[in-house]
Amino acid sequence: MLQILTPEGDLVGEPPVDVERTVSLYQQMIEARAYDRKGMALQKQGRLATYAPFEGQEAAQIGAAAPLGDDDWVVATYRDAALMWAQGYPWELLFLGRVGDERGGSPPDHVPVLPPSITVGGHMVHAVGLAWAARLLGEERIALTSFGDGATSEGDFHEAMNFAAVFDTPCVFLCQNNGYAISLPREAQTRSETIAIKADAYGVPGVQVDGNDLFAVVSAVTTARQSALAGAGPTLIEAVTYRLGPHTTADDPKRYRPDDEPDPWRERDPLVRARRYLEAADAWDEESERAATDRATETMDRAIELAEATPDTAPDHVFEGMFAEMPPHLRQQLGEARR
Ligand SMILES: Cc1ncc(C[n+]2csc(CCOP(=O)(O)OP(=O)(O)O)c2C)c(N)n1
Repeated sequence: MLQILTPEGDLVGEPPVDVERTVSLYQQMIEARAYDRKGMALQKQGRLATYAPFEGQEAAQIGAAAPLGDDDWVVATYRDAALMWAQGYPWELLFLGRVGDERGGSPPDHVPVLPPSITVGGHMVHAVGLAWAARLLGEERIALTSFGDGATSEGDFHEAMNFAAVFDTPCVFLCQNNGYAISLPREAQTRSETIAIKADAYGVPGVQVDGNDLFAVVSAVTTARQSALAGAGPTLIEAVTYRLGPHTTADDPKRYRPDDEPDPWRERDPLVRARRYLEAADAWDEESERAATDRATETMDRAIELAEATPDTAPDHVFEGMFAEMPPHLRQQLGEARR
């Protein structure tokens, strides 16, 4: 398993980015955690629908977005808000989607991010299609698709991996192995020794990285992206991490894992280790931490304000999202809804 930064914040390899860039990525992780905690709090206040937290997975997501070009596609899941935001999806739209407004699923035109997939695994094939199209058009862009360990048991994973490999599509498959698919532990998910080893069956590189190590993730995605752009096809990256919170706010992890199971993973917190590294490099201190946390809180307050100030959607809207031209059966249903 590739590791560059230990939980203690010590380097055991070559950092893929300089200190200045690390500060900026650490600030992004702080912002991501602020969003996540706000999401949990707002759901408990009844202001958001079900929320799927990603606490503990910030390095996997911010680290995966860091090496991407502005045009690279991100095709991700309900748990990937940080990854989507880091590629341009505004926080207020991510909140809006959670408020239950479909318009939260429509990013601004210039943002190359698909709406989050709730269907486990279904989006991987879309990513391969986008990557294939980019290749046919001769565009310098890749598609990065993110999914969980459970998603690798879906048929879509096989179809996406096989097609991507056979057609050398410029794709990066990022599995955030967070230990569970709802209540099902990773060990019961597959007999494969690792998720990364599944790449062998498709004839593509598979790498396992410490998913709580920002540098390891950045490094693996950088290499995979370069390889994809060079025409060498896809890479499967398994980022080993842990879901510190529940599957969603509708889940009670006490029913399937010991209360103290997350404790050792808190010691491996991706933010703590990046902070330790930056403090040792004299690039971060208590004051910078407070300032960044305050900024992040303000950003989230503003984002939810914007989402909640969005005027209610018209009933027409739910019929309009799927087709360029509304087919007759939907037009009929729209008429009934209006009546
Ligand atoms: C096709 C499909 N089957 C089942 C579900 C219900 N479901 C939602 S999340 C989830 C677990 C997914 O686990 P994993 O892929 O490991 O991702 P994680 O939630 O841990 O990020 C399941 C089974 C779904 N949304 N879609």
